[in-house]
Amino acid sequence: MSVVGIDVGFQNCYIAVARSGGIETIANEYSDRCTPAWVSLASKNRTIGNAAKGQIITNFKNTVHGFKKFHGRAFDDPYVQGEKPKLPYSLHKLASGNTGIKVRYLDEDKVFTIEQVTAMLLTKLKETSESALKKPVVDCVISVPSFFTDAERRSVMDATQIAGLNCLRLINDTTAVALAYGIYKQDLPTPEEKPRNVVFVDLGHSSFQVSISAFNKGKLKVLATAFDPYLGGRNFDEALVDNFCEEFKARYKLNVRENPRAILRLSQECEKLKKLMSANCSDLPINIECFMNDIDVTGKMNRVQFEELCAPFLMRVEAPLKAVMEQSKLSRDEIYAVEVVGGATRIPSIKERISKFFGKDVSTTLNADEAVARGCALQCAIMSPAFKVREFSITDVVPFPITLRWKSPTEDGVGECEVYSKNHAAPFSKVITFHKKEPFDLEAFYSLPQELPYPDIRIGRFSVQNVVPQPDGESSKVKVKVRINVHGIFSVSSASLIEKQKGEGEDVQMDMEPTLELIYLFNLPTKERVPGEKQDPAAGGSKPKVKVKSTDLPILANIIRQLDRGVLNDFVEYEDSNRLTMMLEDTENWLYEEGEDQDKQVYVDKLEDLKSFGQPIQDKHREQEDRPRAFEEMGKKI
Ligand code: ATP
Ligand code: K
Ligand code: MG
Repeated sequence: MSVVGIDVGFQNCYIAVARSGGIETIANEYSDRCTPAWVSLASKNRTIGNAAKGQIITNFKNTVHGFKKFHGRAFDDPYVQGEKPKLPYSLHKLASGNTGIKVRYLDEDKVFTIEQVTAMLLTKLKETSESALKKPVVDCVISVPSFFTDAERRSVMDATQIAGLNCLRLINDTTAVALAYGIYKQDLPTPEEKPRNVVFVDLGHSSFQVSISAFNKGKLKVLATAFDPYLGGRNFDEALVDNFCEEFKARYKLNVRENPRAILRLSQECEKLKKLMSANCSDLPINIECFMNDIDVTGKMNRVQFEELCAPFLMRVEAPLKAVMEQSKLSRDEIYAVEVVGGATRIPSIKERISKFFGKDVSTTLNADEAVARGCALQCAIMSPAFKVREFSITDVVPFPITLRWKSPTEDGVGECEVYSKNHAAPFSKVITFHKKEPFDLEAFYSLPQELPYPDIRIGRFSVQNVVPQPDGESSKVKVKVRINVHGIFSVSSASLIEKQKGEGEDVQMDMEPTLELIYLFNLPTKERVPGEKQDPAAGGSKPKVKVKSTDLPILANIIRQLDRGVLNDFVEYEDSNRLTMMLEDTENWLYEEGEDQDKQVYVDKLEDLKSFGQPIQDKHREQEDRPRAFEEMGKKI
């Protein structure tokens, strides 16, 4: 069993693994511990990571980056539409309405889903970990921003499956950092003592996340999270690009905006300039040779000018800090430390603002680039039975409140209730009891649209099927279990019909995890429509001796933004077909490259590999096609 943690950043990916000596971040074949989140598709092959980034100028239309936030997004989403004109590659609206990426690959026009593109990246990261560990890697823990919604998380999970990874947990970036911070601390307060409250700040390339965790020995509890999903290092690069576009237009009469290659080169230079300004206050140059029309361009900037230029972004640092403090209800002197990570926290004025807000110096005790990946690997080690690691329990939070609305075709019992409030502990299961005579629908959605990073508040519709009245015509008791799982994903996980049975017997206790019971009664006379366990009138207060039978009810789930699977294909088949497509593509690539001059046996082995995966799919299809015929024949015999 592999113990691997992966930080899939908008710009930079890091891998940490557990080895006998402890957790370490590993380097790729370029001896680089950072693998850029880039995928370049060409006519003969595809390259990923450092090599792909190298293709940006020569093959910009097919070199894909900055796709992390397209997970789970509709093509019509304002964010997607806003990004579209800025990207050197094309986006495409999929039949499902989701965002796809259109490229030319292997001399064909192709549209990839975001899941497929991320899977390509993950495949690379998987290979990098495999060559470091010298064994196959399947199990892993992957980080996502704390503000990722269900649709985004599900989409990332799909990508991990396509890549052949078994993601044991999607962990929030700042929670991974908190784990990396806390697990080695020897001096944490005992469980009886007041916890140590630490603020974690992560400013990456695309987003800004803040959380507060309370630590005691052996555990951490996230108290609150806050974020600006659209504030990151890239905003500062873009501000510099805008500035120099204007300047070069005035000074050199160049229309940089019309030349994607020039924009890409300018962006790279601006990012370098931005980093230099973090270490230097004086004027710094920007020089690009043969920029456009054979013209060499030069410019300069210093930190004061930079801060002026980026004032609108710098101003946005405070709001999430304020929000997280308000939610935690802690005062500033109850904060033990403020730990900052993420590349963009190296900008001096960002650090200053954070430190000014909390009235204390920020700590940089964690590795700003690698802390997330290390936290992921630690979580994976905790979850792995093969690895001995100090027990450390994590309680995370729900970032956006979730409401459940129910309705049935004819009964008038329509209602709704917030099942998870903001910052509710997660993972967490709840049981809700309904009184129903017929199947009914549960619609889950985010209750506070203004807090969501995108306008679609829907999570999914879950139809509880096979509900029937009691034999005496009364409503049946239906227990529905809802859950936020370890990945932070909501689902209606099970439903059961509780039937009272005549005769002697004890109350049958339902076999369930410790859960909070929410009891809702409706479709009853108004006076009885109050929360609380329904009393059997005949029982007269004493415990009734009623035997109870519990029958599992099927749930038909219709999850938002998961339509790419196709109506007829079930979940597994879609994953399989995606995986097979990737395997075939990989083999094709291989044929063009090392495969060109290999022994026959190598080809035979490759084919066996493909068959071992493809054959069961084919068999399943055949079985399905044969089934009607088998029925017919059975019919003839009868
Ligand atoms: P996200 O967390 O948003 O998914 P990410 O994890 O890929 O993105 P990081 O690797 O944490 O992002 O940070 C990358 C950002 O940090 C880039 O914008 C980069 O330019 C910026 N950065 C790195 N070093 C410095 C520096 N010395 N000064 C200023 N900015 C820096
Ligand atoms: K990163
Ligand atoms: Mg990051």
